[in-house]
Parts: sequence; C-alpha cells; structure tokens
Amino acid sequence: MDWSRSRVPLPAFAAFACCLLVMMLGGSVVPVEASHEIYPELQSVSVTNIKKVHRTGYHFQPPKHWINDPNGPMVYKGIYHLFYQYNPKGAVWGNIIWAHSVSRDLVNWKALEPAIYPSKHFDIGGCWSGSATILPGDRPVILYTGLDKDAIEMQNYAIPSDLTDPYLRHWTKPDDNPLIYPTEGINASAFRDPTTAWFSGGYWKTVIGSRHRRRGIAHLYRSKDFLHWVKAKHPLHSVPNTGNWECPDFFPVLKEGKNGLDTSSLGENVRHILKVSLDETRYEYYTIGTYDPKMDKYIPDNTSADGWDGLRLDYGNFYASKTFFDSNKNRRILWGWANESDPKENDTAKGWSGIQTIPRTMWLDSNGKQLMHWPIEEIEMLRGNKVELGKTTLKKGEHVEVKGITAAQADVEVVFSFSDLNVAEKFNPSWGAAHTICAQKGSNVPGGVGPFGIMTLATEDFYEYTPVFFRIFKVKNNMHKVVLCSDARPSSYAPGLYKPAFAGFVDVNVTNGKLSLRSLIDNSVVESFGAGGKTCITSRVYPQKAIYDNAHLFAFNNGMAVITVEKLTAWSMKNANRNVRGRI
Ligand SMILES: *[C@@H]1O[C@H](CO)[C@@H](O)[C@H](O)[C@H]1NC(C)=O
Ligand SMILES: *[C@@H]1O[C@H](CO)[C@@H](O)[C@H](O)[C@H]1NC(C)=O
Ligand SMILES: *[C@@H]1O[C@H](CO)[C@@H](O)[C@H](O)[C@H]1NC(C)=O
Ligand SMILES: *[C@@H]1O[C@H](CO)[C@@H](O)[C@H](O)[C@H]1NC(C)=O
Ligand SMILES: *[C@H]1O[C@@H](CO)[C@H](O)[C@@H](O)[C@@H]1NC(C)=O
Repeated sequence: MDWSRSRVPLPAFAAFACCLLVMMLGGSVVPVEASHEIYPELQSVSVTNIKKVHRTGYHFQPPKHWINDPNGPMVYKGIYHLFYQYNPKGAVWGNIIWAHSVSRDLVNWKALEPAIYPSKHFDIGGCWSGSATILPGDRPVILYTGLDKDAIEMQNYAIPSDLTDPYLRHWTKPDDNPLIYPTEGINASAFRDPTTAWFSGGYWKTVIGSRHRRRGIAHLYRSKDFLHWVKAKHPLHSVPNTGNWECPDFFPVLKEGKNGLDTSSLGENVRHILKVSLDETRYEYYTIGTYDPKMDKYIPDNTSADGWDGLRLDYGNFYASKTFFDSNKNRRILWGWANESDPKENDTAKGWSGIQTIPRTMWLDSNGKQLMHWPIEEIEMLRGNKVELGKTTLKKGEHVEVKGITAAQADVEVVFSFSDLNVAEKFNPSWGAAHTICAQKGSNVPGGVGPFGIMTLATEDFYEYTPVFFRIFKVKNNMHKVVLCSDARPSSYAPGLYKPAFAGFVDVNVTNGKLSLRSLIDNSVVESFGAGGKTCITSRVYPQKAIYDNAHLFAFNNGMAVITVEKLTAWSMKNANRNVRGRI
C-alpha cells in the first residue's frame, strides 16, 4: 500500500475526491457506522419515566438517554469540560450530538446546552468523536469527525464563540470546514476520532483512526497553522489483522514519577503511549514506545504485545477512552465509556444507557512496562460513613461481612496477605488468557492460593454476588502468575444479560506476601484496581435482589492457603451532583 497519496485538502479538491470516491464505489451508498447496533425504531423513543434502580450515584451520567464516547476533555480557566456522544432522543445509539458538561472537581457536573450538533454540509450526517487542543494564548479548539449526507467521514474543527465565557457555552463551526477530507487511498467510512494535537518541529500533528482491509491504521496529519493539514507519507503506526482502529490516543508519560505531561512534551525522560480501540472486539489495547519527532514514527517497545493480546487500560467493560493533561494538577487523566450489559429493551424501559467511568490518574509504572491507574483523589470527597475491619484470618471457605456501610454504593480498599505460597497451583501456560482461567475457575472453585477477594453487590444468602478476586499460581520458585477476576456470572439471573468473567494478569511480585485491591461499587458498576492500579477491571451488573439496602459486601477465601485481611477500609459513597441545573 502506498501511503503517500495525499495533498492539501482544498475544498475544490475535496469535492473532486468525493465524486471520485462515489464513482469508485459504483455510486453505492457508503456503509454507515458498523460500531453500534442500530435500532431505527428505538432511536427516537423519548423516555420520561426514568427507572432508578440500576442508575449510578456518583458516576457521570446525564439525566436520561444514551451516551457513548467521552469527547474533548480539557481544563480551561480552571474549569473542567467533558463533552460526550449523546442521543437526545432515546436510550439506544442514534441522533448523535456532542453534549457538554462542566465541573470544578471532576465529580460534580453541571449540564450545559449541546456544544456541537449536525447543521452544516460537513456534519449533517453526524457529529462523532474528537478531542480538544489548547492552542497558545489559551485558545481551545476541538477537532471532531463529521459525516456528510453520504456518510463520508471527515475531520472538522469548532472554536469557542466567546473566549471570555469560562463555561465555553457556545461553539462555532467555521465555514472553511472540513479541515481534513478522506483523500484517495483512505477508507472514507473508517476515518475518524482525531486525537489531541501535539506540536513538534514547527508543526501541529494529529492522528486519525482508520483501517485498510484488516490493517488498523493511525493516519498522521501535519499543519503549521491548524487550518491547513497535510497527510504524512507514513502513518504514525499501523498493525495488520487488528481491524478498524477507533479513538486512538497518543500521549507522552514521564519515565519516572506520577506527574502528567502536556501532550507536546518531548525529551530524554519521556516515553509515549499509543492506545487504540478495536472496533472488531470492542476492546482497547495500548503499547509503550518511543516517538521519533523527526521521522514522525512511533516504535512500540518489544516488551508489550502490539495487537489482540496487548495491554489493556481496563480488562472489563471499557471503550473509546481518552486522556487529557490536567494543567491544574499536573496529571494525566483518563476517561472511558462503560456501556450497558442488559438488553436494549431494558435500556429503553429504564430510559438511559451508558456511563463514564470514574476519571483516573495515569502514570508509567516504575518497571517501565505498563501504565498505573488510580481514581482521581477528588472522588474521595464523596466518602461518607467509614468502617474498618481489623486483622482477620480467613481459612478455606470462610467469609466475613463488612457491615455499616451502604454496600450498593461504596468505596472499599483492602490489603490481603498470604502465608504459604508453596501451596499455589502450578501455572499451565496452555490455559491461555486470564479471562479463560477466570471463566474456568470462578470464585467458588477451590485453589491453592486463592480465590480470595471480595464479594460485591451480594445478597445475604449469596444468591446474587459479583466477586472480585485473585488467584496466585506458581510458575517456578519465586515466580508467580497472579490473576485478577471480576466475574459477572453470579451477579444476576435476569434474562439476556451480558455477564463475562472479566480478568487480567497482575504483573506483581508477590513474594512479599501481600496484594491490595480497591473497588468502587455503584449500584450497577464495579470498578476494581488490583495491586495499587496495575490491573483494572470494570463490570456492569444488574442485581435483581442485591439492590439498595439488600446489597452486602464480604471478604472471602476459597483457597487452601490461609488468607489474612491485613486491613480493610470501606466507605459509604454519597451521590454526586450530576448534570442537573444549578451551580458548580
Ligand atoms: C472501509 O471501512 C468499512 C467500514 O469499516 C468497511 O466495511 C470496508 O471493508 C473498508 N474497506 C477497506 C478497503 O478497508
Ligand atoms: C527488545 O529491545 C531491547 C532494546 O530496546 C533489546 O535489548 C532486546 O534484545 C529486545 N528483545 C527482543 C526479544 O527482541
Ligand atoms: C428487563 O426487563 C424485563 C421485563 O420487564 C425484566 O423481567 C428483567 O428483570 C429486566 N432485566 C434487568 C436486568 O433488569
Ligand atoms: C521478587 O522479590 C523477591 C524478594 O525481594 C526476589 O528475591 C525475587 O527474585 C523477586 N522475583 C522476581 C520474579 O522478580
Ligand atoms: C457493550 O455491550 C455488550 C452487550 O451488548 C457488547 O457485547 C459489547 O460489545 C458492548 N461494548 C461496546 C464497547 O460497545
């Protein structure tokens, strides 16, 4: 494939390319969005009767209807902005606009009017995902994907109509859009989700997700003035057999320390991360690597897989994620979308679908081989009643209840210790991926060391529960494999649910005899962070009985080795103010 066929996308040329493309496709209609299941009959069924039972109390959600990708997160004049893909008319995907919310703490949000919605020839067919870049002089600009009436995907920009309004309520889409048109050689129905731009060597650069056949591609574009963009000869990166790349994210991290970096940072102490969302599997993966700003090439390290088996920001229900640099607190923050796992009829009946996960601070692990994640510290302001469990030993088959908190809406941190790693089962490499192990060895299948962990959203009789637990296997002396599982299978027996046994390996040395776990529990979501944020898993679950005060929280051990709960602290979590009218 020749990647060099690109020119400045002048409008006249764009129009020409468009005709050419339609001709090439024999005049047939370009296939629309493959990423979401489409239910035309439900797209505009507005709901007034919002069902509360599985709604979250402190995750980001609008009052009703469908949401998906987080878009253009940024901080401007001390105020956080989050835009997101939103269907104003119904609880399934469709009619997508950029909804807009603002916050002073990333926890409590005020809804503003929609920022971007279809209105011009370059976005009348849809306003899809994109990112914000803050240009010198504190001037935010949004790059987003617009679809025209023929569903051709192109990249547009929008700018604040009034820079003195810190809420940036109104956005203008200038008439010189589109900025980037899919020229020949680019798949015009898989050309979307521009990243935050970075500046190097005198050029602004952005990356756009795409595919050619089954090769996933991150197309690279450059511009001197942010208005005229030229496709680079080579993509920033591409990988065969990974299918369409959506929502790429490309950003620098420090080699050492937890501070985040501005997206344009380069230097000796800097590594780069490329994350992509795989349309085919609806999972994401990332690599750590080296960015060469002269060649504009990204070379992933050979320590992490570059494909299906790659590292995941979250091994559960998490997609279309995007980071931004929070200059308020010098950190890089990750947002991700967690969709519903119940049938679409239930979404329509409950009137809403989709949440954003709790924003996480991200930094490079000191081993240089993976990212670390931790819920933003601000979420702790919602901690209410606190209970602590002193040192407690759990023999095989024992559990202990954590009483005195609202277990349906809680934050729990626990440190486990184990005395005898010798009884760990031998790891068998033919078992394959972590989720396969978890699916075969659920929380009730006794092991050597583990399963041990917590049972969230549990009924008192364990009819329903969502266990989050570890298993430790022995590879050889002093070498172990640790699996973290979040198993939705026993969470509920309502029909039609998607209930995976999500799992990830935890790259941690357990010879010190300890493992920590934190879970944010919020009615229909459990977000877990193993070993201080090395492995994260988000599960969406829909208990029928373990709701409100009937939800319980336990620590348990079903393995041969005695496990000690060294320390367990749990808090009831208060509701956040989310997207209702009012002050921030
Ligand atoms: C272009 O993208 C569309 C949508 O993902 C896909 O159906 C089609 O096969 C792609 N064509 C090529 C040549 O990759
Ligand atoms: C991985 O890359 C490092 C240098 O970055 C090199 O020393 C090492 O040999 C490589 N390993 C493999 C398996 O290619
Ligand atoms: C979905 O709706 C059906 C019909 O009302 C109900 O029986 C079922 O419990 C609902 N599922 C969930 C997960 O709430
Ligand atoms: C884990 O730590 C122990 C003690 O610090 C050390 O002896 C061992 O070699 C380490 N294991 C690995 C796989 O790094
Ligand atoms: C979320 O919903 C489940 C169940 O319908 C699907 O299996 C997932 O593919 C989907 N995830 C995304 C990212 O769309």
